[in-house]
Amino acid sequence: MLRAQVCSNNELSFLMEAHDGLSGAIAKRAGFKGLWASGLSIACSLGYRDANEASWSHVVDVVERIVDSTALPVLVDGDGGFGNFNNARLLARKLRQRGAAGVALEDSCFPKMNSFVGERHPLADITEFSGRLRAVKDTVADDLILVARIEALIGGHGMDEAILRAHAYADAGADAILIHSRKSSADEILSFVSAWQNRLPVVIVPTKYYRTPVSAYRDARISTVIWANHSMRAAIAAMRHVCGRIIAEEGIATIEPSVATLEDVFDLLGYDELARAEARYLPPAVDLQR
Ligand code: SPV
Ligand code: MG
Repeated sequence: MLRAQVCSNNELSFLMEAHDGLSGAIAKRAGFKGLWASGLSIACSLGYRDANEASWSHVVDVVERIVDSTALPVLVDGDGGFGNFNNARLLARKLRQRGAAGVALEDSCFPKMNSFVGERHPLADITEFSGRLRAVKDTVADDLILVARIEALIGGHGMDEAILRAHAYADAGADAILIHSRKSSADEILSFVSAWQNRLPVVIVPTKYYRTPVSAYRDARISTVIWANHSMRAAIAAMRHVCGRIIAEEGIATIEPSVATLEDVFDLLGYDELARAEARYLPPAVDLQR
């Protein structure tokens, strides 16, 4: 199902960020049909920086919770694969075991740094990174969608370098190309798409060029848009607000209407199913009064 979303030039798909089972469940309720397990957001929710401080095993554990709580296809941000070809293929194998639908690997060096921190990120050697992709493809074949993410524009290495890398990664077996940009307009992304001519489907992350309407991406026949970190950022804003109010007011009376009800919590996580299962599987309660 993720293959249909990420690997189609015909219809624009959207993946919503999730960083735990709850954010995944909320995205599903909102109507999203696929999720992005964001490295930035998962690290952030664990109190780590997006600099490979969270380990690959932290990530696969969180992915398992997202998959379990949603049953949606999940494209996992695999960073650079946590090392060389061997670490990358181990990560892919583990993600397959935990039920992920795809993995995106970026051509960064270990340890990576979030694309929006600092200016000139070093890129992995093109041949070495192609080997990482080939190793993943040889390991998981078509069980996981393999998205090759190009950081050339992020690192200021120019369009020619980005296109060169896209062709190399397609040759290495990628199913789709994720082209990332730090610009506040989509011009650079749209130039890439027109030079690339859809040899493979294109995935984008419009975090910085958020003002561009999605019709521009439909017109360019982009395959997938990732809303990469917005549940995590919404949670920060909401938690900061509520903590500030409670400490200032030394009470919770006034914030009650602005937080989710407990009924909402129970509903989101399907407590009603548990009550039905108890009625079916637990022996009837014994009346100790008799
Ligand atoms: C993430 O969500 O972790 C991403 C997208 O990789 S970005 O933070 O824009 O690099
Ligand atoms: Mg990331």
